[in-house]
Amino acid sequence: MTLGDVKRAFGRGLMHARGGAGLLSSCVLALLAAPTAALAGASAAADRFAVAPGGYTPMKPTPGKGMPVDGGLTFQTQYSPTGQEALWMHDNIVMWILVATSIFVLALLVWVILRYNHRVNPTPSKTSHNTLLEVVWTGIPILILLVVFVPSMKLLAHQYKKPPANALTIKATGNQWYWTYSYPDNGGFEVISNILPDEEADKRGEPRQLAADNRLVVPVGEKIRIQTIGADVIHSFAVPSLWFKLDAVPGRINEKVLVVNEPGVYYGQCSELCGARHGYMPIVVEALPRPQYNAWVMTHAGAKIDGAPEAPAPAPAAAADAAASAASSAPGA
Ligand SMILES: [Cu+2]
Repeated sequence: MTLGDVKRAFGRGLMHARGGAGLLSSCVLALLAAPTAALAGASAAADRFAVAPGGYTPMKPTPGKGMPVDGGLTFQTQYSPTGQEALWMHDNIVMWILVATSIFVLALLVWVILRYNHRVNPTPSKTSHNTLLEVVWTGIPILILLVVFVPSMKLLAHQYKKPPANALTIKATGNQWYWTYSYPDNGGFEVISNILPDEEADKRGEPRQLAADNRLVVPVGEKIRIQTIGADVIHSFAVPSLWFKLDAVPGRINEKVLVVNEPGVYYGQCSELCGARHGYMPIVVEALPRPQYNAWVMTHAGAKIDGAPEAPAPAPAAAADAAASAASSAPGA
């Protein structure tokens, strides 16, 4: 049993105890629960079923985080592993090669214009073919492309890696002109997400035309299987600060892993021209620690914590406990 097991067990003890029992009983529960968890070897899995005692309150966005900023020039700060990898490649490899190549070509053009124009150079040379020069101007671009190719292919492979079998699945459906998010692993409830009017967004301290009434809430730090589909025409599910863009095509399910590194609110938009109100179907991803995410899940009718078939044996009991305690405290649950 590790220190982590004890801490987790203690956390569970507190969870059980919040119906009104005191600290003493939570300590007793923690002591009882710790060896059980260690025996089962399922503490990490059990974390997946913890429910935050405080219930769910929508997270306030951090100004400038997960959203565009005034006068912003380059990409938004990235909050997913593939986003960080991609931004690193852009900032450290591609951008330098691009700038150097542009300056080099511009310098060559300026040199040709100044040195070999009709006035300065009235009798042009008739030289053709220079083997060394031709080998160099073929070889160097090939080397440059190889330098870009290797990290680029790695990044592509990382972006389309399959999610683990027990990853949480969330399905995003693009509709003219709003998003619906369904949670098959959490009892199958569906969230309808519409744009907030400007005044309402302002009141809530959210960016104008990017805020939505209901968010796509996800657990932080986990591989999540995001599936997209279009209900009518092609839409595209895109969140720039998470480096996530996946088309939502009618009659076809697309799938990609989403990992959000830290809790926060991240804004995106439909990114496929889909009709008159294409510009008014924003996407808001709210990433919460597992216990808070579970608390959010339990605010929906018919919700369950995690229906993944790979869930370990002790899990359903923990889920039932959590559900019962959430139901007893969450108003309207
Ligand atoms: Cu759309």
